[in-house]
Amino acid sequence: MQLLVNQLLPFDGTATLYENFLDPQFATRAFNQIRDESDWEQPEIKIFGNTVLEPRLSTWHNELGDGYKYSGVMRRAQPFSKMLSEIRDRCVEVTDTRFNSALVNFYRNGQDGMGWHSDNEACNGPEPTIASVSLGATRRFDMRHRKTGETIKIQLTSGSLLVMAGKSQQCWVHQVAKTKRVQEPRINLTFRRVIENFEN
Ligand SMILES: O=C(O)CCC(=O)C(=O)O
Ligand SMILES: [Mn+2]
Repeated sequence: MQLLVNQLLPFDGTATLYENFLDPQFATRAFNQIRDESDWEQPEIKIFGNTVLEPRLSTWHNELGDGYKYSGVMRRAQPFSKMLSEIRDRCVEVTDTRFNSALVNFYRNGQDGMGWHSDNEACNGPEPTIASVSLGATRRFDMRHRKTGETIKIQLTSGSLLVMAGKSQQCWVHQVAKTKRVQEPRINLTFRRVIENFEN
């Protein structure tokens, strides 16, 4: 099957959407398996001095082990499951990037989300390639240019792959906004490459 590919950013980095990256049956199987086999966590975040729980569940996987800070906190690194490794390997093939870590997000329904941010962790280097695979419910994904405010809104469907690269993390921010319209759960896998021996 031919891949449907879309370039989303007009300038300052790339965001490439592969709409039918995984076939729908495989995506459903992957969703069920990852939902059931994961040891989900719900870390705390500080917002304006208040400590609250992140509005989603997640797991962090890093082949280099523990000891790397992610999103400002030290997170327990869990091993890659067979399913996670299989999808990671497919992303490596498409992007030619040797991903050694993954942040897996579980949005239980539309009331879970992720606010504006960029994946500009120092341990991923200045122009990281991030491969983001969506499973389950379709959610809207927005990207906004830091200077011009230009905003791109797309729907991330089950089985799609979004690859952000180049200056996309320096120059753009992105979010998965909360919505009352979605009741069903979604899992998102973001594969990243952590620089070995990076100290933070
Ligand atoms: O759920 C998504 O599509 C995006 C997740 C994300 O931006 C992240 O994990 O940094
Ligand atoms: Mn992100």
